[in-house]
Amino acid sequence: MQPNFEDQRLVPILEKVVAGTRLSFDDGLSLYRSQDLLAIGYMANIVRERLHGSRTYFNVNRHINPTDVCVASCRLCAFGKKARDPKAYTMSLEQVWETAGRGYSEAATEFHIVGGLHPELTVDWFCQMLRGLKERFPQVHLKAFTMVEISFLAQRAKLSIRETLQRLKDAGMDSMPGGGAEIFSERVRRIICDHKIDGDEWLNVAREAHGIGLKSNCTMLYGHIENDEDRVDHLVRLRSLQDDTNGLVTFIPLAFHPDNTALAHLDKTTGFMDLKNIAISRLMLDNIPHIKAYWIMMTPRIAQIAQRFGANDIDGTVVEEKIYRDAGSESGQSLRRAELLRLIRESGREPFERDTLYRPVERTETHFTVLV
Ligand code: V47
Repeated sequence: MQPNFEDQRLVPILEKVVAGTRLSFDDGLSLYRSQDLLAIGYMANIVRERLHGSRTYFNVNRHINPTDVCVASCRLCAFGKKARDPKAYTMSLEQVWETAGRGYSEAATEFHIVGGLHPELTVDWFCQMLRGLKERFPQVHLKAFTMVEISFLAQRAKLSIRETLQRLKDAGMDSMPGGGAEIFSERVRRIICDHKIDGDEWLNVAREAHGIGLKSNCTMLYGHIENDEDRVDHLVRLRSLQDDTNGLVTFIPLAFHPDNTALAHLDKTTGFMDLKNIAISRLMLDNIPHIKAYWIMMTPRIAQIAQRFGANDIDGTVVEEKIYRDAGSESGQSLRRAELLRLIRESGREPFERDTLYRPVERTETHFTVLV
């Protein structure tokens, strides 16, 4: 059946989508330049259902941010603080371990651990942190450190990226989250995060991580000063990395939240833009298995609709979230498992509890088993 697209310029892209042909840079631009969201979503849903049927994945996880002290001063960020700031915090190792156990009675399968670039915390400190978590929570997957944190730790310790990753992996790091990628365009990075590693270095650290057998996620921050070309360039660069390494598991488009940042004068993203980014990423990233609609970032309402626009994951219970809260998000910080199930079921999708690497999880309230 030939759907009646309002924007007829998208019909050649539909033909490629149906045939499973890779979309070009120019196709990406045409998608961003079209306002026919229903057509874009329709195509993304074809790919999503081809890959995952009716399943929507979620997990029971907990975020831990050991410190918000950060030597960088990225304009995009409301979370990082200077060490002298009276509101800044840095947990002791005991506090990290204690925080990990706090929250719901439902056993978490994943700790998502990221923080600021602290001038004094060393690779050894983080190795101790990971070992302590593994001792106390041996079953829990540790998804820890962005590419930016790894590069910073390596530089301070005068170790290679590979050696730094290897030490952390040996201490218990199981995989890596996708943060810090922002947008790879140098022109934009100079304005929104000029203290951060550049796009090539982000990709290089990810490549090294995949090279020693670590899987990772990836992200793109949109809705600030980037343009259509910057977004397509970002997606295409992630797609080429994946062609080489196959180490990327999930892509998470992240909507910029301007409150309390140095870019507070910018408008917030709209639901239209959020759904468009979900759908276009599903269409462009033909080699990355999962697209996550992170409910904290896009609200549970939009994350639910996104399950019909290309997303096949909604993230997890989270429990305590600071990065988006500090930037003005009103999504709240936690959802119970039952609430996630309801959101997913109501969108006509079948909830599927996963671990970090998308293996099925069976559970009671307090115990879980990862089925392999
Ligand atoms: O790296 C920071 C972004 C990221 C703001 O891998 C901001 O499963 C919007 O990466 N407005 C952290 N975004 C979040 C992240 C993430 C979240 C959920 C799951 C996974 C995963 C990864 O948030 C940062 C940065 O890119 N960020 N400040 C802001 N004001």
